[in-house]
Amino acid sequence: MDIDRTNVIMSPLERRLNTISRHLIQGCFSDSTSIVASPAFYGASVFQNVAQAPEDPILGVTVAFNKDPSPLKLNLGVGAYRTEEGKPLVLNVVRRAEQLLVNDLYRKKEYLPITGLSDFNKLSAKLILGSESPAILENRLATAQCLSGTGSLRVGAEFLTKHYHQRTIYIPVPTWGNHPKIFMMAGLSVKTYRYYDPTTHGLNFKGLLEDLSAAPNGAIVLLHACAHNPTGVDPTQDQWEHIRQLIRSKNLLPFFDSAYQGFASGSLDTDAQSVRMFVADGGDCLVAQSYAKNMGLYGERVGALTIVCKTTDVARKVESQMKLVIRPMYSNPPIHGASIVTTILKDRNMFYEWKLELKAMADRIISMRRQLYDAVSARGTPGTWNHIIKQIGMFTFTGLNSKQVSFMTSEYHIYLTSDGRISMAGLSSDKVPHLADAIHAAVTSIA
Ligand code: PGU
Repeated sequence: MDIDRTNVIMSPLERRLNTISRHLIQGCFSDSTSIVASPAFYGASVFQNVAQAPEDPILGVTVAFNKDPSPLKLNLGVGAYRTEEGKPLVLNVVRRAEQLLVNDLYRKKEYLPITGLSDFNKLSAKLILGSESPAILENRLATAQCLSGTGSLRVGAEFLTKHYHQRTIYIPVPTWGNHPKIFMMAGLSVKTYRYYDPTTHGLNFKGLLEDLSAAPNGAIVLLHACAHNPTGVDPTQDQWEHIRQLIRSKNLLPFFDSAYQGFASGSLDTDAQSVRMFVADGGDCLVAQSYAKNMGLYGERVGALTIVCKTTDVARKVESQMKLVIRPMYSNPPIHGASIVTTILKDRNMFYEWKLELKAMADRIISMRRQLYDAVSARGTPGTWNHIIKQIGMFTFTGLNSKQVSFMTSEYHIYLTSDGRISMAGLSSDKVPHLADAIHAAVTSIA
């Protein structure tokens, strides 16, 4: 065993480390094995200059939460549904589907095709576009099973970078923090359009129309299909119609992100209206779907990308190119999550059971909004708070600033993203007073 650096002058610390490593190595090779450390063993790592990256602004909140030993702690950061008992929920219908899959001894674990399970793709397109959708009836769409919403957005973005003449995508301000990164990494150039008005806690419709009017012809526009994240503010039907007309008149390309179908209103069809309105006019569009929230399949990573085209012929070519995008990224998607979704969507009873469970989740969130609003009002917290009830979907965009958020975390062990977004799905009745106390204290003690 020879790991001494005989010809090198070592500092006391280095000497100590050297002795420790010698003991460790001798411990590992306590037989007669002798190793000679190569010079590379002592040199600096080739990754020496890699900088420490910050935690993700959303997922990092959970990392900090997990480290907090306080029994009072409450995680309202990540958009993940919790029960009234504060526990993660696996839907009954999902358990039932999994049981069926496990009991089916004919099921295999072979590779899926590059675009995934074909039944899953058909059922997913039907779910978002509606069974009577002209795009489905005319067979002018291409769908690929992808890795949840994020993967679907990324595959769509990579496809656009390769095959679309305009490389600029407009995203709303604010938006889900991962959007700009997904699009930039795929090679698109990211610009923004106004969306939220902090003074009204509502939509800046005028700003939105002005910015999209000024966008160059053909630019891609990212639209949240429903339950806009982080604001919980969606356009009305009339406003959507205005947006549609503007987008079509300028030949902008709509790219929908549908991560919350069923979570905004409790109805899958109502929450798909914006997408269906665009598809009904016969124009092109992209839709990224996620089953993370509405089926509670977060970690299964199951979603779909659908590209709606104007003709069948174009759709088939688009599909062939989608495969070329996917193959070098991850070859083909995983089988389990998509099989659960397919089992549920193709069985009338299970589909019905899912809708009931989904509605129950949406209703619990709505009731949390009412309870939090009542609790904040009862404390006479300065400011207007009716946006807690008016906003929809998983999140309330409270208007609390980053200092107030830090205060709530350090003093009350309540974790939320620094932009003041609260995941209402993480709240339960027994925690409402604690949260309302924290909001009241933050607002009254920090400007
Ligand atoms: N699109 C939007 C608008 C989202 O809010 C999310 C998830 C996704 C796509 C991606 O979801 P998938 O899990 O890939 O299907 N946003 C949540 C979850 C945490 C995160 O940031 O990924 C959130 O808390 O904002």
